[in-house]
Amino acid sequence: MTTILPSDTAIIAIANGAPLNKPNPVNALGAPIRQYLQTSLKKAIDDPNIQAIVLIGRHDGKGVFSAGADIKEFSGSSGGSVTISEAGGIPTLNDIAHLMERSPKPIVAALTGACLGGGMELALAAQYRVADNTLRYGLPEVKIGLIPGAGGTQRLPRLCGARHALDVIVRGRINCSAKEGLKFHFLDGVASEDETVLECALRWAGWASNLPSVSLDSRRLCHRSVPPDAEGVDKTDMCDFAMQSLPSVERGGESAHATVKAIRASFELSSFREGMEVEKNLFNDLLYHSLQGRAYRHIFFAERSASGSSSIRNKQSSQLRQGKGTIGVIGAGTMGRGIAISFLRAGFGPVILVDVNEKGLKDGVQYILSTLEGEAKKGRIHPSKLGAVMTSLQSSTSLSDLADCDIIVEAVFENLNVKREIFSKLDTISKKMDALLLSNTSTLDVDAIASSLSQPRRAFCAGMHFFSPAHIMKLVEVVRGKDTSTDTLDIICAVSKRIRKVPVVVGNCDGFVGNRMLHPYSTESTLLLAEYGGGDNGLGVADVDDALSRYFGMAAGPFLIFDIAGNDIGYNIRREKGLVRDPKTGQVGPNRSAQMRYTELADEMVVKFGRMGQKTMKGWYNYDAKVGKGRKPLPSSEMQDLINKYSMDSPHRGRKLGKDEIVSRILFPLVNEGFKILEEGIASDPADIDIIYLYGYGFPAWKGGPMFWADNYIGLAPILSELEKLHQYYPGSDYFRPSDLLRKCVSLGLGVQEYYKQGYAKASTAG
Ligand code: 3H9
Repeated sequence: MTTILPSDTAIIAIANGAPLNKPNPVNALGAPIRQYLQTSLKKAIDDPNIQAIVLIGRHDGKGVFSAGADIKEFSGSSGGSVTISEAGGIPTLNDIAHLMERSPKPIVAALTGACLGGGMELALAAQYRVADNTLRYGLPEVKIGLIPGAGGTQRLPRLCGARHALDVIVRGRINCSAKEGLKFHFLDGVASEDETVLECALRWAGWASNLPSVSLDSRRLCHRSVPPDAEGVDKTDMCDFAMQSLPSVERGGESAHATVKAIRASFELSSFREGMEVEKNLFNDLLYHSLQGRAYRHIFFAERSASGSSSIRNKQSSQLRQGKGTIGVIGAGTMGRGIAISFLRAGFGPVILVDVNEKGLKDGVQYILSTLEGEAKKGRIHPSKLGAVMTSLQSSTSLSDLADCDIIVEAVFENLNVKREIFSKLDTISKKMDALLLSNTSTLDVDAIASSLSQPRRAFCAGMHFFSPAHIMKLVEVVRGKDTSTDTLDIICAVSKRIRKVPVVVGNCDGFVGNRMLHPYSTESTLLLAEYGGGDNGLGVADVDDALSRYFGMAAGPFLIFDIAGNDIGYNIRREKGLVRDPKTGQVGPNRSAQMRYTELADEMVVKFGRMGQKTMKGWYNYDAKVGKGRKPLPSSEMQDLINKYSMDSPHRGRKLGKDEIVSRILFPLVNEGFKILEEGIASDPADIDIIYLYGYGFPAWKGGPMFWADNYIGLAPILSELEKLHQYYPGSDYFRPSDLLRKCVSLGLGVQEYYKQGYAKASTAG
């Protein structure tokens, strides 16, 4: 059906303002679009033949309305661009919103898809809003360290009440549906099943243009005041309550606190103009002065660039991208279960779980099914789809049942020979020559695993390193082997996104990026105890954890993490590396030199005392089944005795370290390892490392990841000088030896992000 467009209604499509040579799939409201909107609106308002205006994302009513301001314009160390500071003749979003609100002709916003941030603020400035059921509206500015800055904090409470405004703005929601929009009066109408959103908007425009002008005035939100709460709760109390639930300003809550202040201004101040002034000041303060905000915005783009976007569109990849394909998962242990859940939840199927151990397989299937049921109860799987998702799970004790799989992920325990044997069997079993054969190894050599495949298959082999629990953690390290093809990497990234993970492509080395950087972090944490612990007042396990978690902001301190992961894992890795003392012969491992700085504290607690961690109810801490469901860390006198023993000969024994000292001793070598990883090309961008640490290791988002933190919170020169001092004092810890890349950045006076942005990294590889 073709829509007959009335000649007295101007239809302005946001997408038409985008320059043709710059793809803008989300209609981000950059300078050219703002200029276009201002010109088009003025023209329509001045045209005597035009009675009403429809503002829509695209003329055909498809795609998104707008994802808001162009976040790229907010970059740069000083904050925003001229367009935000209202200079240079380019209209700001506020200019456009005011123009729309003051329009003498009714404007109907026709909303589809994403209507976020500044996009939603333009919709609020229109006199009417209609949508179709694809609408997802929200004001997510807080998540990029800002607040809505084009009237959102003042108009939304006036239209929908303080309760909905707090919910949408403080939580930074992006998923409010058309149904919710009608409920809270954000929307005036929703297109019926037999009309398009444009037809619906034209219907409203026709009707509104025939109303007397006084009705138009009542539609201008700047003339309204915030209505009383429908449930009778005092608005100030509501704001106080919202404030209490936020992280503190120092710990990432700067923008969230500002959102509540701005919403408060919408009902506490006597005029809209005064409220807008508060919003403007808070917004500008965050944009120009908040390091937290810059960190959040860094992450927004880092996440998207790490995930890559591929141009490959062969049949297999297209199907996998759409969530279609047969998946094999080898190993029904913790990792295999989580991986299978991730694929099932995203609609892939059949998903075949294979394990030679029948009991383990049965337990695995049971666990997966009950987790899926739990997810459906929490609304993460639509109840109507649960049955199909569950029946997509198959199980087998034979690898030969994986013959027709498109993707096979091996997730058995970390033993190279076992993995090689599995891959060599897959080589003959797998019937599809382009099936992706992936290993979930966290440390082993992906090339050594791939070498058990015939040559053509190696192009389809890579690491796909999930983090535990695999159905919850968002990170996937996609490990590039020497023969892995670019197409394979691209498909893995696309599939990872499909199963709602954040993929980061990394090179092949011991521990890849995340676990390799964790080595100095965990080693130095333990060495600190053996050096500064002991006596009545020495450094304790909880002191280190507290400095890294509560003070610095990591999701948990290192010792609690060791206890959760299992201390035997670290012990086994050290044993494989030939570092531990043989418990039977008492011989020190062959790879531990006399010069190496090493403590046997973490070895003895496992071998002699069985302190594996939470699974044995004792590790660095004690655990009691009756306290905090057996997960609350409690002090252990046995561990204290061990620390006393190992710190006996240390000249620093019994000294408490300050929190900053603890943080720098443990995190500077981690950052240094990040530099070495970049130097070796294991990671191709410092932002990739930041994403890995954020999503895999609980680094605080408001510090932007370790490399952003080093560049912006500390500065590279002080890090280099501290590492030099430490390396001189502790030559037996190679991780203190400053990387060449760190030295180069400091000598150029550049941060590492800047070094990469300015192309020095490429130049040095080329040279
Ligand atoms: C704001 O509005 C401030 C105002 O209050 C006041 C101003 C005065 N800008 O995520 P995707 C890019 S602040 C620039 O992969 P999806 C993104 O980088 C803004 N670029 O797709 C990617 O580029 P590439 C408040 C943006 O379907 C491409 O679009 N709004 C923007 O998974 C596709 O993105 C927000 O915070 C942007 N605003 O998700 C919304 N948005 O292909 C942020 C996206 O080169 N956006 N890009 O990598 C989102 O939440 C998601 O992108 C969205 C689509 C849900 C829209």
